[in-house]
Amino acid sequence: MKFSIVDPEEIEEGITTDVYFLRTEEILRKKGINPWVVAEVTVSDIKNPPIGSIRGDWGVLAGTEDVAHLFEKKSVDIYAMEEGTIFYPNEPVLRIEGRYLDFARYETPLLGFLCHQSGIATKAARARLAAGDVPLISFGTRRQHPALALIIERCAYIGGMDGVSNVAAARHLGIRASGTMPHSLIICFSDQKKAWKAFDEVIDKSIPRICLCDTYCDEKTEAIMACETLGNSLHAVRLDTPSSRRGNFRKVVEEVRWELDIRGFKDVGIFVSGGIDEQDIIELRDIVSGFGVGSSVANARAIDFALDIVEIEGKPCAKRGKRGGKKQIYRNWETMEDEIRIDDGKEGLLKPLIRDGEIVRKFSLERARERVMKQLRVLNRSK
Ligand code: PCP
Repeated sequence: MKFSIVDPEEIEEGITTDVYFLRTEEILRKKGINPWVVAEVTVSDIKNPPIGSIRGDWGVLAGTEDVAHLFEKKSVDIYAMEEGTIFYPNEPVLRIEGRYLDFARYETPLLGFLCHQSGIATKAARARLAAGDVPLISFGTRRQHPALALIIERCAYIGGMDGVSNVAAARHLGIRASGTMPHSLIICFSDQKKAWKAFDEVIDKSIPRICLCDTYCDEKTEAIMACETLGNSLHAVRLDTPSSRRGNFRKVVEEVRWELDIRGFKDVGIFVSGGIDEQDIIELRDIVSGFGVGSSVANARAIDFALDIVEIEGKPCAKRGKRGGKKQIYRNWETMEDEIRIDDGKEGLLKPLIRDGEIVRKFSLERARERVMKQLRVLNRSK
């Protein structure tokens, strides 16, 4: 199997499932049991600390488009929150209605789509809240299997990041790939100045000149060298200081800022990367012009969603730790506070996604991202 990637057909057939679901199917079929059920996807706990003084016990839903394609032409009805909706623990983000054997084996890929993608989108949204308006670029696809590049960058973008570095992913997303320069470029020239000059001569003029300034010398020494080398064409310096040298990174950035300013380079920005997470963003956002964030978003912890039957043949049921009955969520959009009630037919956050096997929703990357940004503004106001 090239690059260890399963075929999409195996996902669609429900083969990428846990074996106990196939055993369950075999038993229920042999015993002639196939009840009409309602099953809900919820997460019991979101262990995320506050971002500054903003609550952290929420997640951003992502992956519903993949879920829709997974269940297309299957005899189920699915209701789900819109992609990009902020959710809280214990509230259903998605609900399936149908005969259990029509979807049993798909629990694994269903949860896989939602857990992984919502984890990344949530972490990106946390970085967004921490950064305010300071630009955030996703640099992290190198930390995961390349088959996941588009998923990672799409969820990072939906979560509120401004750009992505992965070329293939950016192309699929219809946005321009963003990035600077690697240490390898400088090392190939064995000279920072020659490498920066070559970048300036060769690379399309529309690309901002952001010189990496931490390869051989102290950050401020190289930042001054970059200004003297590229002058007015220099847009910013990138500090990717390794942890072995980082110490108090804010003090390093402040020092670089001072030395640039006193030499008249007040317009040259300072872009930082390397192990950046929300806490670093909060500590640096007032003195930097942008962040490159890799591992902390690309390797984000998955949201531990579970799928649980909550109604069988019209009667509420639930395992311990879960609440029975078919629910709907009603949100006060001014305060982002939710009320969970037994579904009484009134419109709530759970809206039709699949109706008898047909996708009944249009998907938009930009609308999903704007939905996140709008909700983050409310969370920020409500702190
Ligand atoms: C890394 C590379 C990534 C940055 C750090 C973000 O630096 O620039 O884009 O990665 P992180 O948030 O996962 O730490 P290096 O590993 O030095 O790579 P390069 O020399 O290509 O910049």
